[in-house]
Amino acid sequence: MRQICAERQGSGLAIGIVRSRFNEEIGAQMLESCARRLAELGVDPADITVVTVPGALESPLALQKLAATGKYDALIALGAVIRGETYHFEIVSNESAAGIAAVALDSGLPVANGILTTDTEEQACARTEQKGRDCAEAAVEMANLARAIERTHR
Ligand code: INI
Repeated sequence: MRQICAERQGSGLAIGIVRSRFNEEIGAQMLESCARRLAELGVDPADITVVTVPGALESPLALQKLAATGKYDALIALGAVIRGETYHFEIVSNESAAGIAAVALDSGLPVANGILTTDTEEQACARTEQKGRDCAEAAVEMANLARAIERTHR
């Protein structure tokens, strides 16, 4: 049996981050924890590119544009959708998640989905730190996994 393992080693990886500005403070804190974790994993800050978009619904297009450059090993989407009183919450949550997944599958590039979807701002605040870290780890691991799979089947 052959096992393909991916390391959580970030040196040499180019990472693109799309941060939505809706719920600005939460997104900014997520970016901070994500960038800190990427650095801990060995990603050079010079290899990280951050773009911002108005809201989560704009994230997939920005991710698609970054993916199309061919310059990145993995992408990360950060932001927060917080439930209001209308069905718009479901639209933004579901469509942004579907769009992010579509970019990953269409481009073949790993995309970590760090768009929080919560009922309240408190729930979102309680999850920003961990979600930022989780996305950094997922991006690095998946970038290495993609490389390892390609190497193994060359
Ligand atoms: N965008 C978010 O990122 N989070 C939200 O909570 C949110 N709410 O609640 O509406 C939100 N809406 C904006 C949306 O993402 C688009 O920017 C907008 O519809 C313009 O296309």
